[in-house]
Amino acid sequence: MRHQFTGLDDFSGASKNTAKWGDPLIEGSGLLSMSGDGVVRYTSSGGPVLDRFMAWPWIIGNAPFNRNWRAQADVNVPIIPLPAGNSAIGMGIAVLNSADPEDNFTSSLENFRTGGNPIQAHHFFSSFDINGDGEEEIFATASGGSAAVRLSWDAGTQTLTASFDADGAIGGYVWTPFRSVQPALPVNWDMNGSETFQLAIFGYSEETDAVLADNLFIDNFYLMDQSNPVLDITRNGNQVNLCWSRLALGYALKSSATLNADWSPVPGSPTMDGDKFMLSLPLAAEPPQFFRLEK
Ligand SMILES: [Ca+2]
Ligand SMILES: [Ca+2]
Ligand SMILES: [Ca+2]
Repeated sequence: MRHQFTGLDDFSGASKNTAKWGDPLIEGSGLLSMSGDGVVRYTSSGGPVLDRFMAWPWIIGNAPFNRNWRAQADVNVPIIPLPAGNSAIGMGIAVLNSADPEDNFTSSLENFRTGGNPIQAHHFFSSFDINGDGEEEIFATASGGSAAVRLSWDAGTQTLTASFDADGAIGGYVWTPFRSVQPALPVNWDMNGSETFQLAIFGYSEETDAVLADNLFIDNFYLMDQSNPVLDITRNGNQVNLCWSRLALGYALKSSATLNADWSPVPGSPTMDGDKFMLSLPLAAEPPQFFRLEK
């Protein structure tokens, strides 16, 4: 059986799904929490301190070294008043060497303020740690406080890449890579083909705090591999039910009366059933209909 590691979480439950997310990694009063309204929020308390942080590790399974995969999430980091000096808040996703969590790589959206500069701004931020030592931090300009971030692994070139979509789900996901690293190199994480990657979501604050009303959140985490989605078609009385994985981001359900004609979008909105989309259609007598998922 194939090693199971893919999945998604839209955080629609009342609290953390402990089948998907493990014991948190914590620094100080950093806290990720759910209030039953569909997102995971970051808060911290106690006044300005250099670093506060919480991460939830994805425990469905570790991502393999020998297959392509990608993880993404929507992030919301509003402008909240930051104190003068170097201060920041952010949300993102991380990948860790599962043999050594001090080897990690991130893609996040941050609101920051530097020195006495009264101007706050957003940027995308990628850190790369080797044995707990941070390498150069890389930034990319962000247009606002609502975006999506991604980490992807190309097993062929053994490259991890951090990307962003500056307007998130709006207009579909279109990714801009802004940093790539090669964890297999001995000078980096010295990983080999039998080792695996651990994914995580996280929030953090530096020299500032965030409260729930600040609405710093992460949502719609997906961990996908490169396999093609499967369309299941079952008959239910005089209906047909079409089901496919919600991990098939960017795919649309199309139909045609013949296999070599133009395929047109199937009208109607699928409902969500756990990790699946489902669309029920009336069973038509004629003409026959073919269905497929198309990207
Ligand atoms: Ca949600
Ligand atoms: Ca290491
Ligand atoms: Ca977009």
